[in-house]
Amino acid sequence: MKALLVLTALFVAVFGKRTFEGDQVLQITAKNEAQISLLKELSEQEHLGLDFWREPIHQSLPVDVRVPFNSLQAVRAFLRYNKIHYNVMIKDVQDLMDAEQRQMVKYRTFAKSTDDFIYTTYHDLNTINSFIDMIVAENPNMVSKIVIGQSYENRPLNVLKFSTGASRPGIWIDTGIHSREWVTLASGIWFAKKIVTDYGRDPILTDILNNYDIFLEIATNPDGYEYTHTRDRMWRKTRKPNPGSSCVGVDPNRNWDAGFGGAGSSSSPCSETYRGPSAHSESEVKAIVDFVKSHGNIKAFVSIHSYSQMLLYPYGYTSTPAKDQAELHEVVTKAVSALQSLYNTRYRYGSIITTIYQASGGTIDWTYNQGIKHSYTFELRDTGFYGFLLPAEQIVPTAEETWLALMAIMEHTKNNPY
Ligand code: 0X9
Ligand code: ZN
Repeated sequence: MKALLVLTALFVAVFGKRTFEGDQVLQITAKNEAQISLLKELSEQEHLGLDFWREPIHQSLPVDVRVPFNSLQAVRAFLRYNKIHYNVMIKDVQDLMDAEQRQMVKYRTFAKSTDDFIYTTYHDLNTINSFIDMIVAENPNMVSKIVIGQSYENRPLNVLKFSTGASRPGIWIDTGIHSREWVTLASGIWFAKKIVTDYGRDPILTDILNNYDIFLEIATNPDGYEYTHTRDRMWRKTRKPNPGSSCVGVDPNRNWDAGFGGAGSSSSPCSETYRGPSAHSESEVKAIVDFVKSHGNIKAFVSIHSYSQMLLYPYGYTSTPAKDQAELHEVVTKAVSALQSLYNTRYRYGSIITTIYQASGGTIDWTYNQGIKHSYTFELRDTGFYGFLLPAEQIVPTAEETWLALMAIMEHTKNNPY
């Protein structure tokens, strides 16, 4: 695996963008625990270079894995030999990426205002930053940009602040902490426009914004996001080098000081779930930690990922139920039903550890332990047709339905802040 990663890095350095020609994503359905164990063994075969988009956990959830072209024969043989059922979810990963690029080129414009900004395509980091500056300039009385820190590569960590009055409690929303989860950033852009459009028109949002400030960090991992556009569409982690390793980056959703170092995170710098050398070692994480602490009055914290259609609350690192579990469960139940009401998109919901898997060092476990009762995390569309490569036609529907869930969370928070 190391050798493969070094080769991949070398390839990217020499040829520019990493390609995925002939790679397939297989959707595997294990029918018993023995097959899950076999799939876990498969995932440890580092020389195969497998990229698990969804890990083997239990039988009820399919396993999605990107298999490099050169490993396809071996993986198919393994599955057939062990009588493990699978479908081809994506026949050629590069084909989907090419289609995504063509769509972006077709809709690339230089919007002069947020009214002619194209919400139906994916945008690079520069365009997102220019969107941020436009929405601030257009709404000087409501929207401002705050820079909460710098990324490893010295990019500003921009947060949009929506505020209609001084010294209000805060609601936090972040997107894009995992850089390949593009639909989350695209949704974040849409949320920003929705907020300025609906304030003064939608009575519930108006009431929320008359009592709370909303903080929105769209590009929470800007180095990673830029890298997904220029070098490797599948990049997930930060871009900080790891001393003594040729592998780059830390999983920013394993780097928080909440069960840090526990099960459901890796100590290996080459792993996609590498937790980093210490809690808050990543400046992208530390900036949010410092912001939350210095603000001191954040009442709701929502961290948005993709994919698999889930709305979750703490904990991820422990199976001890959160003390507010009953209320959090009530909130996600309401939020998911609001979400589903628009396009009948179905979500699973519950605590992280019971609904997905054990994951330690995660964002919302830390915020919850800081006393932010309303800590939630989304996994947006889809459930495994396109995965991280969700077609741009689904951006706006995804954002619209997610917004209904966010409104339910914000409204509940307003009515039950303590
Ligand atoms: O593994 C993760 O970090 C999350 N899944 S993802 O595919 N977005 O990487 C799940 C961990 C717990 N859930 C969230 N914090 N969303
Ligand atoms: Zn994620």
